Order: sequence, then structure tokens, then C-alpha cells
Amino acid sequence: MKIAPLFLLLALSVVTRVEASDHPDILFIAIDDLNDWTSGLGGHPQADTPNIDRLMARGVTFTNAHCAAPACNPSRAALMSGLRPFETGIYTNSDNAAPVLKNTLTINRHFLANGYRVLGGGKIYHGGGSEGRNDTWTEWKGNFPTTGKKISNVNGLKKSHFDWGPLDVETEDMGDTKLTDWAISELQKSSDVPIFLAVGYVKPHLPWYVPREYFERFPLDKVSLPAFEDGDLNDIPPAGVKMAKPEGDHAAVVKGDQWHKAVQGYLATVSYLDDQVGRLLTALEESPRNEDTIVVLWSDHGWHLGEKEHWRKFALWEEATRTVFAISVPGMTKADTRCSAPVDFMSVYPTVCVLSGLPIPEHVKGPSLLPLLKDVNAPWNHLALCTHGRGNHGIRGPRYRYIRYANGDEELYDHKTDPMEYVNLADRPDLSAVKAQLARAIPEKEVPAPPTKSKNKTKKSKK
Ligand SMILES: [Ca+2]
Ligand SMILES: [Ca+2]
Repeated sequence: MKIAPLFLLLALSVVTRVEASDHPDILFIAIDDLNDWTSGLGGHPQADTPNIDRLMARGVTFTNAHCAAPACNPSRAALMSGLRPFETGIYTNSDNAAPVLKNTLTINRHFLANGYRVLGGGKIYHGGGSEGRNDTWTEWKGNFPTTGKKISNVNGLKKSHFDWGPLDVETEDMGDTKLTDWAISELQKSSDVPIFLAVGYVKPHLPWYVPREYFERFPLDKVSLPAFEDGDLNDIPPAGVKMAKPEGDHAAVVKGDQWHKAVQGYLATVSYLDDQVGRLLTALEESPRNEDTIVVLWSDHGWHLGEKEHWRKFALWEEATRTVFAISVPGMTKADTRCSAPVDFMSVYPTVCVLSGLPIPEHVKGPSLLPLLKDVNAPWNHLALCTHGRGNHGIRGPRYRYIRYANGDEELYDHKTDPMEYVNLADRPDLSAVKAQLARAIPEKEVPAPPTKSKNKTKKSKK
């Protein structure tokens, strides 16, 4: 679709000054690379996240929630702009999102235009770019770097930040601790207008360097590997095997005897993150804002730790697309409820608008989650769609996952009997209607990715 210029989009929304009493505060918590390894979602038996659980228990946890793209840049650009990868061309981490975001009424711009005090810190977008500016936020704090001792290649795999190990620094030195300090101070300030406070945690993104105490919570000899099946790739078509890239990270991890250590590192990093979420939540509970604050929690995508011989995100299976997502609305959501309807992150933008009494901009097409927030069993006919690169899609319904790659290769999994997606059912004639039903979500048109900058040109412009 053609992106309307910002002034047009702004004109479509009613720009009014709002009073704090009319519009609730929003605490908008983004997490980087957290999959379903929380104790509430049960993605790993040793995941221990009492604070994230406590936060989710404030309202509705969506247990079948998926990103719009399994990579930081396109996932965040889609969530914050309300436009899918195939509408903007932002498909991968290397596609430059700045030109699109500059001309789009993003969530922060929309709340800003409607009189909210819009505060952001940490990682909300991938690479601040044009979004890390004070004309798109009331205040943009940017990154909070970790200070203290530097380490690298602890695991000996020599794979850049694909690394893990205990860090001999104080918890106070960690960037996400400083981010939490800042967010707490903002929660404690009074404001004449409602606040939209976006807190973007960068852990558990790689490298998994967190203070030693977190590694000690998960002794190496007790660490279990995630569920996996040898030969799982045997029934996966070539396009899927190419995405899994078993000869890459997985081969290196196995050869270097690092699988258990990696799992330990991820569990430790998630545990550190959980402590910070706990500090933030306690500050909210102790603040006068508590009764009037909507909390939205999301992570940009899931993560593989060797399932299907795959690591990281960058794939269309459940482990890569499913992630934490919870919303609590005082006076609306029931505490500690779970919703299993298939939802994706294109619903975030319209939902926060509806909950805040703001108009939904015309370009935002995702369905609002309001019916499910009021009743987790409300009728819901939408599918969750995730796109990875042009032409590759994973679609999740209430029961099945269907994957179709750009070359026509297919996979189909039945989550009723096969939650780890071991058995590809795509060739079963009796399930062709299931495939067709899920394929409805595949778009007819997909815009190309923006032209990549030539390397020479980039070098020159840097000089
Ligand atoms: Ca990420
Ligand atoms: Ca298999």
C-alpha cells in the first residue's frame, strides 16, 4: 500500500488536548528476544519468572500470540507503525525502516499528537534512527549502556555477540537496571496530562552476559535442554531447512559442547530481566497511578535454542514467532486470565488507541483486542500472521500452524497433538481444507524491500 504523508495521517486523527482524568496512563513494556521461556507460558521447565508472571496476572495473558515478523527491526516497525512488512517493505533487520517511519503516524507520534506525555527509553525501535528524536516523543531517553568490565568470546565460538557467560559487575551497572531506575522515576513524577511510558528492555538479547549470581541460579549440571527430536528436519522442505541453517549456529554449538551452557545463559539472562520487571511493577503498584494505568507487555519475537537445529529468531516455527503478550486494564480485564485465541502484534496499535479513547488512524488495519479483553472466550475469527522475508509466511489458527515459503514449499502442524511441531502434515490430502483456510491470511500483494544502500556509498558518506 502507498504510505500517506504524515500530515495527511495527522489530519485524519482528531488532535485534541486531553485531561488526565479522561485518558488512562499506559505503561508500555517491550522486551527484546524473550520467547515463551517464562514460568507462566512454560516454554522451558526451568524458566523462573515470578515477576513477569505477576505482571501478566494483572490481566489477560495471550497464550497464542505471535509477532508480525521474527526479527527485531521488522517486528518493531510493524507493531509501532500498524503496517505489516509487506505493506512497508521492512522485512529484515537490514531493511532501512527510517524512511517509512518518518512518514507514518506511529504509536508514539499518535499519542503525542493527542496530548499525552510520551516518554521512551531503551529499545523500542530497532536502531533509534528517525524515531529517537524529541519531535516524536515528549522525551526520548535512548539507550542505557552496561558499564564496567568488558568481556567477549567467553564460549570460544568466535561468533560475535552469539556468546554467554557470567559478568563480574554489579547489577546496578547493567543497562536494563538503569532503564528501570529511569522508568520508576517517571512513574513517580506527577503529570497534568496522561503519560505513555515506553520501557524497552534489551535483555534477554545476546550476548548473555549478566552478573554471576544469575548464572548461579541455574547450576550447569542441572540444566535441561529444550525439547527436541533428532531428525526433526527430515520432513521439512528445502526452504524450511535453509531457514533452520543447521550447519551454522547449531553445528558450532554442538561441536563446542555449548548447548547446556547456552541454555544456562538464556535462563540466567531471563532471570535478570525478570528481576528488573519486578522492580518496575512494584514501583507501579506503590504509585498513585496504579489504579489508572493500563499495562501492555510484549516481546518482539520468540527464540530457538536448538529446536529444529535452529538458533535465534529468523524462522516461521512456533518457537520463533510465539512470545509473551499481556494486557491489563483496570476495571475491564479480570485478574489472571488466559486467552488462547490466535492474535498477532498488529493488534497492539488499535487496542491501545481504543483503550485510551484515541481514534484509530485510518492506515491501522489490525483488529482491536477489546472483545477478548472483556471476555477471553469472545468470538474471534482472525488468524495470527507472521512474515519472514518477502513471500514467506507462518499462519497460526486456534489449532494449526501453516507455513508457506516463497517457492511454494509448505508445512502444517497440529498443535493439539504436536506442540513442538515435529510432524509436518502438509502432504495429508484430508487436511487440504485446513491449509486453504489458513492460507486466507497470505497477502495478494507484497511490496519489494527498499533498495539496499551500496556498500561503497555508505563508506563514502561515513567519511
Ligand atoms: Ca529482538
Ligand atoms: Ca519434523
